[in-house]
Amino acid sequence: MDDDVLTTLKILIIGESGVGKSSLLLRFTDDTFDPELADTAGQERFRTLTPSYYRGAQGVILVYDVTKRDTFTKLENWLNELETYCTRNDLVKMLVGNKIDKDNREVDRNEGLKFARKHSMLFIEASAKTRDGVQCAFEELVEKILQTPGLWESSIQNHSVQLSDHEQQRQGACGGYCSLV
Ligand SMILES: Nc1nc2c(ncn2[C@@H]2O[C@H](COP(=O)(O)OP(=O)(O)O)[C@@H](O)[C@H]2O)c(=O)[nH]1
Ligand SMILES: [Mg+2]
Repeated sequence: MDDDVLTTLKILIIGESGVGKSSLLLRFTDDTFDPELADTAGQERFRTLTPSYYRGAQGVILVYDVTKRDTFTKLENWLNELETYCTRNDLVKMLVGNKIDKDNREVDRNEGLKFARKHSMLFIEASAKTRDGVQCAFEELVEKILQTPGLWESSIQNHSVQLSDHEQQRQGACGGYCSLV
């Protein structure tokens, strides 16, 4: 393995089908967007995949579509599932309200913010289409995980490398949303 690799984190992206999970990931990793992206057609619902999918995750990105209220309402179900299958209770959660480029909004920013506060999550609104908030969502989640040493120290020991102090203490560079402990 590359000597530069300090640690590997497992981050989940969950939420209802069609909210833009694949699109957010594609935007972050490849900086591309496909308006015709073939959907996973509810693959999320094959419950037999669930336990291994959740195991050992240090972070989770919980996505809803700001133009579809039912995807916001169903966040409670996803949180319940997270609690059932997650092997750690200190995992870092980021709530993402996606598709803010669209004008048929059904969930306003304050509702998202309130839900995030209630469940101790980070929060950001985003658009995989326009890039808004996407990099921030991933970077702030990782930053928060690194600030919670218990979350990654076991995997870092495997590589016998320490992250420098300044990396752990670096403040988030993204503004405009709430950071919650
Ligand atoms: N306008 C707009 N469309 C989006 C956005 N994110 C995803 N989409 C579209 O929504 C559909 C579902 O996205 P997808 O990433 O497959 O959702 P997933 O099922 O959660 O993985 C696709 O047609 C995407 O092109 C966004 O931010 N804005
Ligand atoms: Mg998908």
